[in-house]
Amino acid sequence: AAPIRLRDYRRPPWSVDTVELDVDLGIDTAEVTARLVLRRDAEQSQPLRLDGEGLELLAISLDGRALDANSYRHEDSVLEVDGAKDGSVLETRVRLKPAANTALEGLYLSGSRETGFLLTQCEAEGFRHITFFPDRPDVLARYTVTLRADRERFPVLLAGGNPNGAGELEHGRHWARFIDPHPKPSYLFALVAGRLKNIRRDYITADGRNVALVMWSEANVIDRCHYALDALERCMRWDEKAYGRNYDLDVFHVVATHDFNMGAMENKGLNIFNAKYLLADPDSSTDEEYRAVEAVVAHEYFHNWTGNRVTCRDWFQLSLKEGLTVFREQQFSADMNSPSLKRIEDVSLLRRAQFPEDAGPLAHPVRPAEYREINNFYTATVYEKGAELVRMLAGSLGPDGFRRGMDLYFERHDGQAATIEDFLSALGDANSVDLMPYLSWYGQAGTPRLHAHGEYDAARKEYTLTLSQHTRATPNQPEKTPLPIPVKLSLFDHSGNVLPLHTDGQTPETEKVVVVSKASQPIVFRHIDAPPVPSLLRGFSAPVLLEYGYAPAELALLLTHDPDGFNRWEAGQHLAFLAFDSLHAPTDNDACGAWCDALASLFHGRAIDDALLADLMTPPGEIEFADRQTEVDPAKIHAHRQELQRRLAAHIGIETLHARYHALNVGGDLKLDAGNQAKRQLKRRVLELLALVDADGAHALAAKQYESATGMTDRLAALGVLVRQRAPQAAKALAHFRERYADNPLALDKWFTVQAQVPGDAALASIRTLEIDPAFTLKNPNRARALFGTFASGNPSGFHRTDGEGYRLLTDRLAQLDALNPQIAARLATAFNGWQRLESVRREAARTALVALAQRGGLSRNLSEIIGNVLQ
Ligand code: B3K
Ligand code: ZN
Repeated sequence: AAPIRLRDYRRPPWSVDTVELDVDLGIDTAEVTARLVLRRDAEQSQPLRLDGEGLELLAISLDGRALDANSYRHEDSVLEVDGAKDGSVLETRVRLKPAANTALEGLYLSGSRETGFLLTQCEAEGFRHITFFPDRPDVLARYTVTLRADRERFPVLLAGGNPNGAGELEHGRHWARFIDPHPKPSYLFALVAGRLKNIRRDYITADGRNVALVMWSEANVIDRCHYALDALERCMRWDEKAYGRNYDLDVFHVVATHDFNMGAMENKGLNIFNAKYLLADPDSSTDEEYRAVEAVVAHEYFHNWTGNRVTCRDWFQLSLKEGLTVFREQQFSADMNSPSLKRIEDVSLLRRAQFPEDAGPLAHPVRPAEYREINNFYTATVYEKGAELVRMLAGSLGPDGFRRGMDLYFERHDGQAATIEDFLSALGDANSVDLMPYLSWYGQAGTPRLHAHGEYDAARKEYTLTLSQHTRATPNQPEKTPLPIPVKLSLFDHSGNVLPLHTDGQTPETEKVVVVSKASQPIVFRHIDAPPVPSLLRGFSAPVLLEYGYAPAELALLLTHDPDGFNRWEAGQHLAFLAFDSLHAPTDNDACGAWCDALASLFHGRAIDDALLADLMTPPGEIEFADRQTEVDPAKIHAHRQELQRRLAAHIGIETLHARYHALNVGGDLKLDAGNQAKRQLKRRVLELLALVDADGAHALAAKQYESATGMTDRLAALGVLVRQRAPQAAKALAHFRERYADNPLALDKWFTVQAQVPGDAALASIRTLEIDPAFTLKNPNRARALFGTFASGNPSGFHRTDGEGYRLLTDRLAQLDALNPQIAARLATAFNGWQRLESVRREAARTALVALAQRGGLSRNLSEIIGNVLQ
């Protein structure tokens, strides 16, 4: 099939004003009756065509008259109906098979036939698996939904919107009705039915609405929903303050499921969450997972305005809601926790997940120009790079200007399906500036390289910094144009003092933003007494790759003296790259020595936050090192990265590490405050470093930590060290963990994950054993990701074997998985991104495996699009 293109967008010829859905629910079959009031676009004349997939059509009528077989055609995934007029009412009745739905899109069963519950997932195009409908986001309709089901099997019946009656029916059945007063696109429709428990809380919005906040889950985990409920209340308050946005229904339901293709879903009034991002308790969740729950709860809640009230005109505009909502979520998390730690986390995610995407065959713009399968475009580029673009816009307007712009955006587009242009216009108009130059960021793929070069003129006491940009070609985009790149910068002298910046006709500041919008731009700083050290791209002011020929000592200076935690980390990461390079090509400038010295003195100095110190002492990940090379040998990268850390550990010294470990290992009741989380994070880092210089000692400590841990953070950290290092104590701890969490699928996922992380050739045997474990199943996305996602995307030295067995194993499983759940198969297949830059032996092995998979035939649109793009 031909791709769908942005430039082909046309307004919908037919829309729907109101929808009445009657759903008769059962595990094996469900019947859906839909009554649509149609509206015809006066300027278009196409016949009525509705989307529908996998639906068995039982009855159809138009304006009250049953249609005979000549007046409609039902082919492939389209229903074409003759004779419809503006205002016509179309009624269809269809049959679905929830229990047979393994793709987890549309209406499906979570859990077992006996005890599980029914739920829906409609974004992006799942509603067409439920009823015939113009399933596109620019068709906004009012929904009335009536659910009917057996009361004993489905005591709880939920749909989006406000409750509007419920009652008994004959034969032990019951019904419940929901009306959503806000017009919404079909992708935000949801229903849930089954045996669920809840916890609830009353909430009064800033504008005075009483709202019932209700979290739902299966009975055995409802006690683990309290943290999420607290987080929900926090983010609702935050959105009222930060953006003046209030919640707009009488109820807000949130439901947890163990069977979900992604993190969570923002259905209007009825969010549905992967249990991984809703349940939290100290015994089974790590500190990181607590933060993730808070962030995802906020993300889905924030969608109520950025996504639901203002939605997307078409799926090309996906980043309009996703990039913006990720940005809002990042702001919220920064406010709740530490801004610099949050920025470090976000930037390292961008570099791990988005930069490689932008640098390989899957590169696409934040607003793609075409796609075959939209579910393949819920990517790090659309989400994380999209958030960086919003951050740049917000930065250029300042906090008050951005708020004014957002207010105007909501005012103009509430109740509409909008575009990226609408967003830029609203932000710009509210501030009388033209932000349209930023549109090119949305249309151009690839990470720009920002090259910086400094010249010092001692006679004139002038420092000239020349900033130039270049973006490499990406698939289908050979030519690139310069983009507006805001570069926030400061200058330091060689004692680490920040210098006042004198540029033309302005009062000196210590930090300045230069927007580089040409291919190359010089900027002159006056009254500079000696060659300065520039600190560039502060706060990561633009999503670019910075190229500046720092000397190790200059980076060490920034790492030690920059007052901003994020910039210190940046300097440390850059220095770690130099240190890594110096391992195989030792130079005079001992970068490794500089890195170790600077970190060791920060470690000894104790003037720095424990969590920041742990981040500083973590070099870039293996994927980031690979991203800078052309003949990638993942085994070598793993070995060199370990060697880098071993040198750091040796430099700090075994005694000192032991002492610090014990000082941090405070014991006692588990506390979740930031200080204690930071201690645990640093303790883990110290233990990992210790394991590189005193394996026996570290293993003994880890075994003890595993046994005495009062929470999952310490328990998993210890288990990770034992398993990844293949310590003699690992088997016992693994057996214990397995037993202890036999009934806790989220914790058991970690048991699979940690073993899939074993580096090097040992990983494969471990995967082969784990996949025949009775607890393993490809049918559960979390479990499949825990094992194969970790192996293929999170363990480069394990997956990229020279014999190609990793590739063969993965492609075999992808083919199996594709038959069950194409979205998950396609997602796992992105592990092959970057294969063209592997060294030749692995490259050939990867090519062979990929070609064999492509040639199997019968692959889903999801998987074939990814494999096709990866191979191009
Ligand atoms: N909007 C959903 C993602 C839907 C993915 C569809 N394949 C969750 C989120 O971004 O909040
Ligand atoms: Zn989202």
